[in-house]
Amino acid sequence: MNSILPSTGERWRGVIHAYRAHLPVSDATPVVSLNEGNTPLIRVDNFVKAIGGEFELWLKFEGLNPTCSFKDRGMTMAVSKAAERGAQIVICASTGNTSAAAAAYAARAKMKCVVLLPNGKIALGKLAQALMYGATTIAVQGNFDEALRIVRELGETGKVEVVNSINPVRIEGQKTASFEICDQLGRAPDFHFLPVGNAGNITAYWRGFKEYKASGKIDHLPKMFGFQAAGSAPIVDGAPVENPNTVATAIRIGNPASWEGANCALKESNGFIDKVTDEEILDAYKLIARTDGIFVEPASAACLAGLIHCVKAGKIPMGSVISATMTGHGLKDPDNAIKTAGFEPFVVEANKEAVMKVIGL
Ligand code: AN7
Repeated sequence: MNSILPSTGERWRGVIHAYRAHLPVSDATPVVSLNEGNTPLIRVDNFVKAIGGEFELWLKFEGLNPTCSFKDRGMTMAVSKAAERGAQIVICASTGNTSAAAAAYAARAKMKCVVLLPNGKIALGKLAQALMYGATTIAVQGNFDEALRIVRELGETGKVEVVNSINPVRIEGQKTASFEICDQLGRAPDFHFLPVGNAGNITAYWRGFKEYKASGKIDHLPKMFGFQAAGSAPIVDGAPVENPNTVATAIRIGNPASWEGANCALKESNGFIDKVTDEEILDAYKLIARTDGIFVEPASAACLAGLIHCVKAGKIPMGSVISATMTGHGLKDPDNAIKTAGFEPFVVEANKEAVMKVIGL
């Protein structure tokens, strides 16, 4: 059940190839792909037991995409459509993952890529990616929301192609994750959990689930459960946050572009949105690594922290089938990992006895 192409042996060729019928592409679209998608859906019973739950939890490990986040699903669409229009320059504002994906797909499409990042507030691995893929990397002395405002203004000149999720084809690509979850589970989940920043992904997932239901592939829709970081929780608090702050820099966003889409997903699915503290995020981040060997970035762990809240509040009926998006890989953010692990390497002399002493033998 866990692979989408189990019996045919056909080679996986990315989300546009796999879900073409559901996407706004035609024969005239030059597909720019890095074979994104088909990420594993991993059942994590150890974690569920550790948090005192009695349900199935399946993690969609989007950190195993080509640039190590879910953004590749939207970016294959955005860059393919940009190529179809003959665009030369793609641009985005980013807390790090969108810029990594844009830079990689633009490189493959032989386009120039410009990324605007909040200076000093992006995880080290993401910065390394933008630089390595060769994007023109601009650190703006401001936050993500300010960088996105500049990108919108540049988009209006018509000289650059904006590949933020205000570009509607990004959402189209990202909805394929819902299709995969249903294909892998052989049904729809009862709940879907995910972290919320700019709110593109919750919008995309909800669209994906609805489309699969409309085409008869699933017989019910999940409830959408989203979680923001307490220091940047505009949707939960009901107002933009001027100076958002959180250890989960990926979701350090004060004025989400897809706010309406999130509201719609929450309302239509009878869902739920809440906020979690940085401490809760870091606890969940460490717990999922230690219980099930899954290393995600702090933003991804926000929805696991949210699940812990929900278990305590008795919101999850026994026997439920839950899926959750692990949006980015833990290696993106080595600084937070090393700080959160709680211990450092044991430095020893180069002999067997010294090592045995550390092991306690
Ligand atoms: C790991 O890369 O906004 O609610 O510029 O990188 O769809 O924004 C990243 C967002 C969750 C939130 N988890 O998703 C960017 C950016 C990770 C992320 C989110 C992001 P949205």
